[in-house]
Amino acid sequence: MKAAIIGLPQSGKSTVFTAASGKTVDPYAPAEVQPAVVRVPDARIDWLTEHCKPKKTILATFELSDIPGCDLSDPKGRADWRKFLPTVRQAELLVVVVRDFEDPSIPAHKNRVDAQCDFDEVWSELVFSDLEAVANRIGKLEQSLKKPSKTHDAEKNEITLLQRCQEALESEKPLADALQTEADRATLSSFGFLTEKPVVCVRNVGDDAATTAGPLKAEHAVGHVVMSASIEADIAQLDPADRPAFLADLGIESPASDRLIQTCYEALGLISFLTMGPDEVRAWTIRKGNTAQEAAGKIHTDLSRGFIRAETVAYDDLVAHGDMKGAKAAGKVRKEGKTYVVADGDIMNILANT
Ligand SMILES: Nc1nc2c(ncn2[C@@H]2O[C@H](COP(=O)(O)OP(=O)(O)O)[C@@H](O)[C@H]2O)c(=O)[nH]1
Ligand SMILES: [Mg+2]
Repeated sequence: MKAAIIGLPQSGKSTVFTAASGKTVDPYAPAEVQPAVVRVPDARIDWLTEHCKPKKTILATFELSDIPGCDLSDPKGRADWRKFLPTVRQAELLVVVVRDFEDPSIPAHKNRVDAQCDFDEVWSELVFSDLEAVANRIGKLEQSLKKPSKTHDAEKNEITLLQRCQEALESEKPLADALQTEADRATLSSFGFLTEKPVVCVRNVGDDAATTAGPLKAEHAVGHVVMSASIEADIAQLDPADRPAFLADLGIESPASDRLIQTCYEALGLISFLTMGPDEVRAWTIRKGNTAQEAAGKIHTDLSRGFIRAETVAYDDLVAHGDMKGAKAAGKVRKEGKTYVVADGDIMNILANT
């Protein structure tokens, strides 16, 4: 589960990266991909920790990489983008940061601050990068068709599919729309096409507009977050004990970076089930639609293999009844079998033959 932050130079990508991960990036270091593990804030885990007083608490995580900004209007920027492209292709989610803050001391891309234009420019680059990859692949397959081989049928099918992709991209449509069946997606999955990935758009506004600006017009984005990245990066680097006072000063309830992380988690198609006990309270990451047996396998393969049942209570039910005893008395603790589809926030105790 990986997400990559992309965007034009000086848009605030590294600052957003710091805001989400707490990890700083040296602006003078040579441009390279910076990875970090991002912890997913979860109020349910906070409540369970408060009530169970466990020895340790573990949040769900995913990997986030900061991809250096490349000015694609110049050849050096284009070469850099090519260098970083394999990492971007491996990501399952793209976080596009666009600049919407004025600061004369920080030169803006093309000397303009126009968030909408910048988003559209980044989107066009994603489309263009995919078009190039599609055209290359078609070229290779056509070469291969000239030689005798047993794989001609599969190659012809792939060309037909790629031509459909080419048409979609030429009208600036994402491949997420063009690849309609699971089989189509599987055929092309190894290419990591950029416009097939969900996009979260971060509008990086000046300090004064953090609570007033709306989302950009970005129909291909599945999530939108407005934030002032520099304030958010400051918050992320504060001692947790000092955060509430700082937030109160700013008049905000929770950091926008929390919302960004949660938006990314959701856009990745991820949900959490929870476990609790005196040793540990923990959020476990699964995909939407996973079964209880698959969830058990996240904890340990033995729990999946020997799965008997999962004692399950929805977080809201547990809170409504105060504790496990209350939830049990109210009939809210269910015995779920292997094929039960786990819901976000289910608290589970897996029983298995191990
Ligand atoms: N005023 C202001 N400056 C910002 C904001 N976000 C980033 N910056 C500054 O803009 C410059 C470029 O930011 P950086 O995160 O390095 O951009 P990147 O090139 O996209 O990684 C840095 O000096 C940041 O401190 C913001 O929200 N407001
Ligand atoms: Mg940077």
